[in-house]
Amino acid sequence: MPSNPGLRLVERDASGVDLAFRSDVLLGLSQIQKAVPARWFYDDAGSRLFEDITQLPEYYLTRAETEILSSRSAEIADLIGRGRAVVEFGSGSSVKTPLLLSAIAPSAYVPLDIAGDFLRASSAALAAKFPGLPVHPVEADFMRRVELPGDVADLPKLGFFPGSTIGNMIAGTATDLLRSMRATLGEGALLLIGMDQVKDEGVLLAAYDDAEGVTAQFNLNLLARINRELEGDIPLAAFAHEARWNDAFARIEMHLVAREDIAFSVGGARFAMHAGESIHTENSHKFTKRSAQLLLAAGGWEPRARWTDEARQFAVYLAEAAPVRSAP
Ligand code: AVJ
Repeated sequence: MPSNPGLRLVERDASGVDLAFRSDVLLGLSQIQKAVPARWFYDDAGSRLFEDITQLPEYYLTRAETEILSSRSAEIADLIGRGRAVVEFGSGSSVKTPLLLSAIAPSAYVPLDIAGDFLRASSAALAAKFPGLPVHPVEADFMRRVELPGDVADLPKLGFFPGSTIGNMIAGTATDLLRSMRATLGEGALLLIGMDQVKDEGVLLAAYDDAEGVTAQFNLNLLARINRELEGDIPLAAFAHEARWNDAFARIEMHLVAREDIAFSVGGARFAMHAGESIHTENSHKFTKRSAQLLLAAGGWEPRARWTDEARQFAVYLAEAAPVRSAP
């Protein structure tokens, strides 16, 4: 079945500006510690740069998770069962998604993503690989409950959230997202979710500051996107990419550090930064077995199984929507 063109749920003004992007950037740049949410990395160029990151020797996450999904596929499929509609939060990778879909014989595939063009391209590629599988791409911000297409409303659901993307969120936001997923997927749903593990600091820092400088380009692309979409004049050359380990929060942070005193404008507003000040662009939280299970439980999901790769760098969890209850 051909993929449908997707529902468009992103709000834009008359000149095509994404309103949520503009307000996130203007608010974020007005704070004492300037910050822009990491989800805005993924325009078409950013999505492509991220695909390049997954090929880097230092970036172990994708390889480790792919190893789990392929070497443990029989066990994973056994616990999931056949005939579920797979709802992927994010438009899917060309490697992990096919691995999962060929293991479990799903009834439909529904990728949700805010980057519409990338979503439609990857959905078409996937539909071509799985003739007969209904594919229903939805362009949406999945931080809120998403109305799924009518065709899949009555099917049992499996949410798929690989890549440790949940690690981009601080605990409160991650909890809200897990609860939104539960609302989107409904009673009886399962969730297969990847969560990167706490490990040696040097290994973590290298994964987010690779020798080839691809991660630096990925980080700086956010400024290019702001300039292009929000009428900005941020001088990209005045910023340096930096990865930091924040031990108190068990997370890698990415920053764009001003190399000199600078001033610039975005969407008609003026901003100034001193040399050494940064724009905080990403958190990538790392989990232990306990912190992962606690987060899932807080989000309304009961862990059912946990798999790690051979080197124990990464973990994949299968969790079940917790029944609504009022007593311990
Ligand atoms: C896609 C969010 C999992 O945090 O590792 C990669 C994004 N940032 N390199 C991550 C990312 C820098 C990635 N996630």
